[in-house]
Amino acid sequence: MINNKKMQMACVAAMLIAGSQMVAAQNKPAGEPVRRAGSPEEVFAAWDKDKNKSISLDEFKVGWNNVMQANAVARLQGQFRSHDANKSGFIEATEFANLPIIKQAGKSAPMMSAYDANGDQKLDFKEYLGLIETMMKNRPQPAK
Ligand SMILES: [Ca+2]
Ligand SMILES: [Ca+2]
Repeated sequence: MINNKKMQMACVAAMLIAGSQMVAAQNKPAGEPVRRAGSPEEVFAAWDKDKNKSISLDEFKVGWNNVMQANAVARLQGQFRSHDANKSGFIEATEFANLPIIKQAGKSAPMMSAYDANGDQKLDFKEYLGLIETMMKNRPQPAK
């Protein structure tokens, strides 16, 4: 039996984390619209899928995973922006060459065109995500 009170405390903690992340995102001079941070009631209601006014472990897991995912995306968005030296909203060829992940790969680095899905000679955030995902997967595992 899961202690409901404990679970609610955990939810509150998660909401605080989510809220602070959203506030942090708002402080960045971003071109894209920032999602409005919901009130605790709204977040709770969104997590409480069966609307029984309590968050079950399963509901918590779903909500928590969403928060974690949102955090990861927010982090990657921050990276994307910091690599977008000319603030064009895209990673162009010169910026691509300067990506740490590309520099580290050296000779084995992929061509930008491999990730330029729409062929406009630059990477938007979605294309950049594809690059990061592949590079993380293909990264040689550190020797133990
Ligand atoms: Ca750019
Ligand atoms: Ca593109």
